[in-house]
Amino acid sequence: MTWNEEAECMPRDELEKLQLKRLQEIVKRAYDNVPYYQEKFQEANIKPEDIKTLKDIEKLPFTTKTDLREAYPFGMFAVPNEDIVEVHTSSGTTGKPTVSGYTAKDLDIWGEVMARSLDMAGATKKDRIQNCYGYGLFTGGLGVHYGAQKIGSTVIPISAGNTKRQIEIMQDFETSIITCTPSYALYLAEMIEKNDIDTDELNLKAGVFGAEMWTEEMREEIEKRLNILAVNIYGLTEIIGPGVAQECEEKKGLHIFEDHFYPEIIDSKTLKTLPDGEKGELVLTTLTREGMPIIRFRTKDITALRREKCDCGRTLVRMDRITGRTDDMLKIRGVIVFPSQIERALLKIEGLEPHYQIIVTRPHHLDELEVQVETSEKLFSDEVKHVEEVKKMIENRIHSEIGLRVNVSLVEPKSLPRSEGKAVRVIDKREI
Ligand code: DLL
Repeated sequence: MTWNEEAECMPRDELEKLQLKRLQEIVKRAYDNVPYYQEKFQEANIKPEDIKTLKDIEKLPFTTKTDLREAYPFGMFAVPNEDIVEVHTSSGTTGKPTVSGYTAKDLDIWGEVMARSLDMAGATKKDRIQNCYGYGLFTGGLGVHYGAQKIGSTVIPISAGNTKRQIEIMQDFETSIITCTPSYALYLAEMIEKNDIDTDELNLKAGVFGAEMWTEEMREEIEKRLNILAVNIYGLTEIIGPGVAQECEEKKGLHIFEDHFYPEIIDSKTLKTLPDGEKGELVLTTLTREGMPIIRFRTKDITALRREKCDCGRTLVRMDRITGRTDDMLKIRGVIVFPSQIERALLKIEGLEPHYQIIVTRPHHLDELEVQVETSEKLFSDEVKHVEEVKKMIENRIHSEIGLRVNVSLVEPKSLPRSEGKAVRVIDKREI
């Protein structure tokens, strides 16, 4: 089964012709309408007309998350504001997130690539899709929603959280497909077992899991415990949201929807393009987006591309599951957190010396974040006299910086390890 056979099984030479045409158009559109690109291209001494082959993309400058943040909120838009019909932002951070703007046509494309993704998990008009990705500024909820509606499945827009209700709805509505983060899927499995619910009595057949890193072992665990097919979905706000790449039932990597997103792998140190099969940083260019064309976005996600034919019949290139990041970005319960944000929150607290360590664990399949902070006499004042109060105060400050509740532990002064080189700020004990 293929949602759009023409696009997904196109002969490579035809696909490359289409990509080149679209690349030339989008580069011109970006250059003509977004001052940021005009400046960047001029600095690199390149004009849209210089793009004559797909390989010429390598002459174009990269775009980074910092570039997008500097353009906050709407500086990257390539159309008048009245043509933007929806906006989303990257998950997490109450600081300045990156904004993604969509025209009506962009939403249609998003629905299309998400329909292809859900179709790869077997979704049809007859399915009921329980969408446990968060609705709101996060792209997970609405992305799945648009794809499900395009297929004509029944979407249950339950959003994230409230596990008891999720399970009740799953039973009562006879949900056949669930969409959520893989860690939440495992948590659901655990709760289903705890409540003595037999998975044979559920109608679940598949799950589309992504938004965070996970492993083959985790897939096996989810498939076994929920008795479903578990497939991997990849995407990011800057490019469109979920629906950039999706695993088919062969489960041998994620097909990138190359007619809309052009992938490259680079060595993140030399910035040189790497050949197929070699691991490096994924760089993506949107080929069709109107509202916010993105040229050579450095995702910081580590993967490799494979062009060998897939048994499913799709000709689209596959990427390996993401195995890491080139920066220190963490995803905690699906929310993006940079250690620097926690540091910023700590530095704003008078009397606190910024000796800290972040410990990430996954006790019951859900991420927990503990921040160990060294105490000092100066932290205590007339208003804050007790350890508990200091702890609460720091927790609140971090919450308002990153939008997530964390556990703060106060430790003895000078008890955290000092480093002569790069401080080890994060200890990730999650087994992913
Ligand atoms: O996480 C979009 C999404 C929603 C994808 C629902 C899949 C399902 P952001 O919040 O902008 O967008 O985070 C993007 O999450 O650069 C990766 O580091 C990570 N990520 C997303 N999908 C996967 C995956 C959404 N399948 C960032 N495997 C990306 C590993 C993933 N990491």
